[in-house]
Order: sequence, then structure tokens, then C-alpha cells
Amino acid sequence: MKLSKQAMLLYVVTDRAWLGEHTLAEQVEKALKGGATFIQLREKELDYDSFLAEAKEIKVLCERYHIPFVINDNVNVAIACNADGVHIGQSDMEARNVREMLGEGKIIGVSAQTVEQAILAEQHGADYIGVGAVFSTSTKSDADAVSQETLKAICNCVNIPVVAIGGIGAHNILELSGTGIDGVAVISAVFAQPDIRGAAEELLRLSEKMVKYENKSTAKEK
Ligand code: TZP
Ligand code: MG
Repeated sequence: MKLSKQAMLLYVVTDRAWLGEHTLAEQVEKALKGGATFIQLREKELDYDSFLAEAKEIKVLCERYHIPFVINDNVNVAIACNADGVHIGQSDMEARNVREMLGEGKIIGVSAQTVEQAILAEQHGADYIGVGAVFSTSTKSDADAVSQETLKAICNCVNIPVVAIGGIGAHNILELSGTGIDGVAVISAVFAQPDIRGAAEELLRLSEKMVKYENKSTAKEK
């Protein structure tokens, strides 16, 4: 398998909203030091040249930490920086077209909100599915809500790894125990925190626990 299950445990998506005086690369490195197992560079405003320059910088970092690195939406940037792959949403390019452009060796992730979308994504060559928003979030204003029932159904219907996204943090991650997901994708639970490294460490610990689903009675424990 192109992706180990371990790589899905703490999938960290970038956001420039909380940079302050720091660079995105500095913040990503803190997340990597804390144990991020996957990095997605998500840029909605940057022009191509700035996006590519940043992608190249973060790709070097991820390589150093041996962590998969994908680009949100922009296949051209992914190819130009030799990223490990691309993550696409339902309104972006189709997975099979992205596969044609990227080749077999690269990772393609697809966002899905329904079982049908998830099955189709797998058939079209996706390597993993991102499902959300599983909790309410203010990070993505147009995120659709996905119930835990749908999340479970998606996990049951596809053979590729599934990560949940949307409003996930240390306070609620264990509520996802037993859904069948392979990990969580987070933005603000890492980057909006004063101690990015510490937040990632704690989330990784909790994600491992959530995935193992060791003890139902402690599902609300922090
Ligand atoms: N897709 C669905 S919800 C979401 C995205 C990109 C935002 C997740 O951000 P946060 O801060 O982890 O809720
Ligand atoms: Mg998109």
C-alpha cells in the first residue's frame, strides 16, 4: 500500500490564519516535531509563484521528517515541487484526471461527504478519503456537516484509509472512537494553539488511542 495506516493518524492541514510573526514553514516544522504524520499544504489566496516557492520549502521539511506531503487542489504546483500527491474536493478536478497527470506512484486524497462519493473516489483511484465536517468548525465556512453514521458507513464501504476532518480537537477526538477511521485531519487544533508542537503531541497520542478504541468507557476522557 502506498500509504501506511500510521501515516493517517495525525494529518495536519496548513493555514496561514495564525502565523503571527512566524513563517508557515516554521509552524509546520513545529507540527512535525510534535508528531504530525502527514502534511497537506492548503492555500486559497496565494499566486502560483508564491504557492510553488512555499510548497518547495515545506516539501524539503517533510522529506527531512519522512512524512507524506500533498498539495490541496493545485496539481500543477504538486507536479512542479514533486510533492507526494494532491488532495481534491468534490468541486475540484476528478480523481481519475488527476491520476493521469500525476502517475501511479503519487498519492491522491479526495474529500467525500457521502458513501456514494467515497465509493466513486476509490473507484477513480483515490488513495485515501477525507470525510467532514464531523464537528462544527469555523475554519471552513462552507463545510458540510457529516454525521457519525455516515462516517461509519463510509469506513465500511471503502478499502482505502479514511480520515475525519472538521472541528476535531483534544476535547472531542475520542468521540470518534469506533467509527472505523484511520486518523484525524486538523487545522486549528494544531495551528491556532500557542504551543503547536505540544498540541500535535497530544493529538497524536489521543488519535492512537481513538484508532485502537481501547476502552469505550473512557471515550470522553481528555
Ligand atoms: N474541510 C472540512 S472541515 C475543514 C476542511 C478543510 C476545516 C477543518 O479545520 P479545523 O480547524 O480542524 O476545524
Ligand atoms: Mg478543494
